[in-house]
Amino acid sequence: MGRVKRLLDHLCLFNHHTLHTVHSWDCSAQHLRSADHYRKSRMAMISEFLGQLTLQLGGGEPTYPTVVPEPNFDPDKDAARIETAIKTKGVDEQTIFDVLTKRTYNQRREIAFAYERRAKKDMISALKGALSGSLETVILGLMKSTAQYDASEIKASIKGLGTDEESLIEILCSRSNDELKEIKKVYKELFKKELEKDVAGDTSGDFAKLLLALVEAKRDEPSSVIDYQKIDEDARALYDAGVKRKGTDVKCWISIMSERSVPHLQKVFERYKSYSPYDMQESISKEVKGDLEKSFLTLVQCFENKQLYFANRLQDAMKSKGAKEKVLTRIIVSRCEVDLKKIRQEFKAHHGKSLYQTIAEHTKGDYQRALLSLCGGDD
Ligand SMILES: [Ca+2]
Repeated sequence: MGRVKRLLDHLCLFNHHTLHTVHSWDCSAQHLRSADHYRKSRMAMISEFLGQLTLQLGGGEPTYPTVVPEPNFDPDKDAARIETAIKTKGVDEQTIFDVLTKRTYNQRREIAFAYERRAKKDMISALKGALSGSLETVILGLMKSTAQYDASEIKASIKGLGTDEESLIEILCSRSNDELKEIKKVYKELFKKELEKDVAGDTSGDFAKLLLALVEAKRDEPSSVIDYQKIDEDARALYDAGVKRKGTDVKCWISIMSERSVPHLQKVFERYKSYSPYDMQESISKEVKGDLEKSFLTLVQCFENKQLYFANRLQDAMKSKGAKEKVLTRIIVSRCEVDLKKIRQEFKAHHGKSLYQTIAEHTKGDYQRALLSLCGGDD
């Protein structure tokens, strides 16, 4: 899937004949703007169209982005603004994040091409030199595709001595099958190593087995046919393997939770309650501990409501003075073109205050302003 998208990206950038072809397909797309507007913003529309194409071909979940294509996109103009901002004495950070937080990844990449053409140097290196601290982390994160960013976060969480299990769990237990497949491919391209090998090298026991089963990405695609018998069998198997017996048959839990489709599992957990006195999350906490418990809980929370899971992670990252910047940055950067808008809704609904206001209270400076821009508005 990623390969198709990249191929189309290339065509989109370098082949104007193809642009017209894609244009004519896109005329039937739902979000078509006026023809006049379209001509001005053709590249932006192509990016948006490619996003929709990814979803359609990937059979993936709908998206709720806060960062959408800038309709009057002019990569040369943006590149010029960034070049001036970098050259300004003391660096004009505001202009840099004003531009980059209001463009999609595809647009940022076009800006980087345009920048390289005019400044004769790499924009990412120039940004690294010009920015620092938390703002630099956000901006460099935005210069990666979502899969590249996830792959880099995984790499960062396992490199060196010790492992950042919390980050590893967040990423591997929350990403969809399609996302995981793309992450695996990108991981190999970036680091010349198999993701499976690196994960296996840094984790152990049942925790490793669960993560490796997820990385295999062999979850069923959602089916239009509801298999009530299978739902009942799986619910019963989860109960028999856990609460009903002494000890836990973790292998059984892993296979059901890593191979079944999400809609199927949602029904399994409902059915589960007719066998077990405890719901699935309570059962997990009774049966297993440590990283394995955290992983299973993350999985079940994401199956039930992924955006609520992220809203809760954000709340947790900002519950005391200051913020766990690593978690905050990662969720905002990795979800802004995926489902941050829906995460915002869940945040407001469950935590009383808007995500925007919460970020405003727990962060400061340019970092704060960049995050608020990505957040895309108050609720
Ligand atoms: Ca048990």
